[in-house]
Amino acid sequence: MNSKVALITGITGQDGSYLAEFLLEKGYIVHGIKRRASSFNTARVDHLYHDPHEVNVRFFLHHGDLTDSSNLVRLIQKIQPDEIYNLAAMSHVAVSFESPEYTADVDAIGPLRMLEAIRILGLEKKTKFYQASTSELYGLVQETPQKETTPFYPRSPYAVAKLYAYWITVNYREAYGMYACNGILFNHESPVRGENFVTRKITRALARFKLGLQDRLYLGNLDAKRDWGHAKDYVEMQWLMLQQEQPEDFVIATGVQYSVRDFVNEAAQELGIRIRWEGNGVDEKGFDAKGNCIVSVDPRYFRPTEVETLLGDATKAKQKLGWEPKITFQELVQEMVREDLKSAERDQLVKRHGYYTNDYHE
Ligand code: NDP
Ligand code: GDR
Repeated sequence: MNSKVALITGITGQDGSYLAEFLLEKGYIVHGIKRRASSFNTARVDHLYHDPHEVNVRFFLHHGDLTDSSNLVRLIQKIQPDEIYNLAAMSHVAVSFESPEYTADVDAIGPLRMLEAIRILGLEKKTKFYQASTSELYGLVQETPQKETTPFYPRSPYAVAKLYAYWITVNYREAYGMYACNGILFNHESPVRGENFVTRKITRALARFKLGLQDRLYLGNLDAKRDWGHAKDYVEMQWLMLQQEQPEDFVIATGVQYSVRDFVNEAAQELGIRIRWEGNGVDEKGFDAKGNCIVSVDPRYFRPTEVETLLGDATKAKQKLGWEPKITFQELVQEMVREDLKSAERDQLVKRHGYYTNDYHE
């Protein structure tokens, strides 16, 4: 079998794990870059791992880091990938205000290092490059809904770094004729979404409330609106973008928008629990709190500059890639809630037997 070879940076993250599964199903040989950490960080891809001594192994992990050029050059030289999916990033918008310089190093210069590695190795005509761009580029929105031609107005160190990455990808495509493209993806979630993004924070907390493991959830801006899709649908598009005749940039979105408050209500409905809103003018007077999960607004979670509303128009992807999201918002919330309920059940059992559970929630 003459399998295509893919290299995924950020393979241990949400999208990396779904994309690795997807490409392995398509018959690819998949290489991934993981960071060295003091504890295991491969939980999302452990089910794909095979002992390298087995025959016909098609999944490989390598130590590496987007801040280390020589490491990236050496890996790309060894792997000689047909396709590179650059998903690695410091991906948390709020954290980027705390670590702006590191964010720029990984999210802006990281993609430049990848593109330069391809060029240094003379792989411009062989290796296709996908850059994980983001709806955060639109920030303070200039047009609704947002499409490929909508002007950018980034509102965080994360988004500004991703703006550089977007344009350097376009520039290398134009300057060196590389097959390089940007997927401008709107928010996408799943049961393996990082626990400190708002959707997973909500489903995890409400599932734990349902089983008596916590009684309160602190959130920031409840009125922020997002266009939320499912990561599983979105990685298929990342692959499709690299299978075209010509490299182009595409917006990927559902075209439907909900607020953070809507997300809480949907998850609560799925679990059959009631919410009591509290704090920052959202108190409901005379409301009996007993048996209700308290959702409090904590200004700690407000961002210095917020992105209030995002709504995508994926018409171009629908027309040129034949792509449509298959999983609805309601199905997404349902799946996330069910998986978090299973984890909460495990925690409940462990706690009941007197063992320690990790109750940390951000
Ligand atoms: P995650 O935060 O789940 O995953 C990020 C990945 O990048 C992890 O594997 C992480 O490793 C890795 N990483 C972080 N820093 C480095 C570094 N210095 N060197 C090497 N690897 C590093 O993000 P998602 O899967 O949600 O997103 C994937 C990409 O898509 C990101 O670039 C994100 O910015 C972008 N994006 C995401 C959207 C979304 O809604 N999910 C929407 C639009 C764009 P580790 O596991 O060790 O932390
Ligand atoms: P976002 O996702 O910033 O859109 O970036 P996040 O889930 O962090 O926030 C979405 C909105 O919810 C508001 N919010 C809170 N957010 C968090 N994390 N925690 C809270 O307690 C909370 N309360 C309210 C936020 O202010 C925001 O408005 C994600 C990341 O995956 C990026 O990498 C990606 O580029 C974009 O989506 C598209």
